[in-house]
Amino acid sequence: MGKVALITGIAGQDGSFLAELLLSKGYRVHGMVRRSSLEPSNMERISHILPEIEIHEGDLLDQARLSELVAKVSPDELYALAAQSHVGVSFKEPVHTAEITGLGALRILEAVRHSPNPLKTRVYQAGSSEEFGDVAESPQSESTVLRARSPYGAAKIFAHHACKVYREAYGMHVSVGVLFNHESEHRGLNFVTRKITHHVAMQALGITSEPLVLGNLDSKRDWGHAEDYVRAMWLMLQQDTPDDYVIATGETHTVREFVEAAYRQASCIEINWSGIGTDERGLAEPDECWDERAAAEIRGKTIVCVSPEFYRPADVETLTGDASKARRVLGWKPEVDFRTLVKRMVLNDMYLLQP
Ligand code: G4F
Repeated sequence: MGKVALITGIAGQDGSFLAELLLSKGYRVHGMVRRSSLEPSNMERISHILPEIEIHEGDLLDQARLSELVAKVSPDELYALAAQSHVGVSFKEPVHTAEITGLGALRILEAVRHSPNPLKTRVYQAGSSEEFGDVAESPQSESTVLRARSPYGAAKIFAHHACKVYREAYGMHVSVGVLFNHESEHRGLNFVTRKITHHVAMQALGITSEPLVLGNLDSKRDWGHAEDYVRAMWLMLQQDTPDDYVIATGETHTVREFVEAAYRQASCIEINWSGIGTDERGLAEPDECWDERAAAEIRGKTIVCVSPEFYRPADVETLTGDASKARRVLGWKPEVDFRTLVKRMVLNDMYLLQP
């Protein structure tokens, strides 16, 4: 008989990859989804595995329902992935973010603690590199001080500390993965990487001639592929002792570099940057593969610009993770590098958008 897993946020990017991984390992997979997310458009990432998994309606705001669900499913492993996960949105909805991302995690812990067999269920809590915020050192590891710079980061720190408390006070098997940015073909369009690859694909296919409008181009992130990162989640729960692990590639790139790599991949275009701050523009420079007449038409056109609309009241400038503990203890390492990540995302968007 395979193990039983419960995934909150199963319809999201990480939830969908994790469900596939667990099914391939013979788990019985249960997933929790909010009623409002049950519409087919929100279930697209898991539509192909729906016959193999059991979906339950539930909400991180509803303690009674969570407790009932955990008691009923009695999972061997519970992956707490559901959250309000957009950092920009957390500035507009700080209280909602604290309720879902902070208190929601606590409600999961309470549901497990009061379940018939609390020590049976191993819990994975989705921590975030956003917890490092105004980074105290670089690269960031498990011992780096947490100094959030967003309501989202603050809520994740609360959840992280709650996990430590439940581990120590009640002996529960709770592990926290402090995951750096992880992206994929399944990423939502409101995160910068997918926003870029989707727009660049639309321009390359002639679907739009509008420029790509972004915020802070100089922000640096340590980007990996979500499929690699869900493997780390699973590995954490296979350990006898619960613990915290940083999961990252150790390689950092600016948003600007992501944009450049995406244009190179989609349409063999280099970018000449001009201006500063919100006046900055990215001008097209077709490479030598272009036919000279076509190149002359596009050369110098503004294909990227900047708007204050996408700036945050405070932003984490640079994140670089040190995942040496995960490499050593879990035997984990990322398989997908930055270039491959950008390539996969661009090609997937071009495929999805082709007429
Ligand atoms: O893609 P982002 O929105 O990701 P962010 O804020 O780093 O958060 C993601 O990673 C965290 C792990 O560190 C997760 F915990 C979190 O749930 C989420 O998955 O923005 C990345 C950077 C930021 O500095 C942002 O200011 O890109 C900058 N940016 C520039 N222009 C933009 C845009 N971000 C968005 N979303 N949209 C823009 O137009």
